[in-house]
Amino acid sequence: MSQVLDETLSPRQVRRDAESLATWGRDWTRSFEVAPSAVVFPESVDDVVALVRLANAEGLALVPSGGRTGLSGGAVAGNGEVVVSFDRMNGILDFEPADRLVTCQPGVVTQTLQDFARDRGLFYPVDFASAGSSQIGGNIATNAGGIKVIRYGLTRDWIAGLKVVTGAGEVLELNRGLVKNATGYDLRHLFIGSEGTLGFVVEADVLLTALPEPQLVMVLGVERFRDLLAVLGQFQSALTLSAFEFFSELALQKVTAHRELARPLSGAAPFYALLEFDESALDAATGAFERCVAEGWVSDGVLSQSETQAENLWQLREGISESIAGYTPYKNDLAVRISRMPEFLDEVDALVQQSYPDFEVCWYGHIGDGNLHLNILKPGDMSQADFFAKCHEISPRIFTAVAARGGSISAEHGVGLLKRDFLDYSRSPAELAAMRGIKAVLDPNGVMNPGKMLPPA
Ligand code: 2HG
Ligand code: ZN
Repeated sequence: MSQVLDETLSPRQVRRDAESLATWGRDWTRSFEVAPSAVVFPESVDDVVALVRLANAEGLALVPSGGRTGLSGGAVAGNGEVVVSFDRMNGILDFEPADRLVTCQPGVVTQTLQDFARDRGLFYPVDFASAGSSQIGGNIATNAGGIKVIRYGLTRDWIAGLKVVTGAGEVLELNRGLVKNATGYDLRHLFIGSEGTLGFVVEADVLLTALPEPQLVMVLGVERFRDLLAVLGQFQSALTLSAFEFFSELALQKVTAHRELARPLSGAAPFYALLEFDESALDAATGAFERCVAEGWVSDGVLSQSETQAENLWQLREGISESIAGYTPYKNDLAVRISRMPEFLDEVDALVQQSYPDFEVCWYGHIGDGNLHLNILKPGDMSQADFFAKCHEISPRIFTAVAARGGSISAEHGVGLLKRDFLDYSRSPAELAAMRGIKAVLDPNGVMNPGKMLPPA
């Protein structure tokens, strides 16, 4: 069927060799079978329009593909789909200093945009461990969050305009870089976080901001999870934080072993908080630290003395995901309101300990914005299928605890395939019906990333 692609694109834009299919057919998840029929590399908006029209005419399914760093299977092609890679639409098209706006193609790597901004004395603040390979188009498709959300918000907050090709093959220019625009439904925001189910992002107007001061990093040993919230409150009342992350002792053990890093403190603590803040806030931060120690929340702490040391401390947090990847972990990416986190964590921790007494449970995440990553590690002697089946049995209980607090079963990684069948824990039947209605308008023949995000009706 996908032979018709060769009449639409030039031969250099179509690949069907086994290695390419295996590479572009998957993201960072390793638990899904991969079986695309072809990988294509559009080089222009016209190519994308031609592909979508062809898909509608011939009944092809299209899977958008960025840097393939996703953790929910949103970019996995398991059913003969055509993978549409944006690797060749990776140019920065325009920069307007007065607007602090960069116009990018979707294949621009996140770090390339960060560097572009920095070279002009400006800052693109959305950041996470995979910034060196993830692409702006994928960041938009998942509304990527990461480590600076507490200060700078999500990808959504930095997108001032989008050009998209809908699943019907229409080109829409959404918001055109405007700050103010009160002309009805903001379709731009529908595409942000839509996981490639409505159409392709083919251009984005991305906002930049002023470069912050040099940053300092502190790592604190914290006795109880509940105390992390007290520490957060104490620091936030004294200064503006750029990041407030946490990880457990097990997470620290995994990352220090994997990356051969030094432990941050002389002793061990059940939890660690990693804070980042402006250099000029050092006195305020020292005062907050002393109050936290006096309250008994914090046992010990370390402050970065150089940029290199700050980077090394960050590795303790940012390297965790990679350091546990070898355990094919069962991933949960949960969010509840910050105020509900301590009792939520207590409940989920108890559930996990009862249900998986033999599994290692690795906690870390972005406590400053209510996002917990709960990774359950596969024992070496268990098959992947058995492990995932066991985890899926327990998931409903964890998701019930999320739903009871009005939380989210996917804070930042997206729904994809991994969380699709659990979406009703976070979205009501009426919401799901509205989502399906929107999909039907923008992608009437269902050519865009079928089977992802929305559970079968
Ligand atoms: C992080 O915060 C990433 O490190 C990955 O979102 C989280 O692998 C994970 O569970
Ligand atoms: Zn994260």
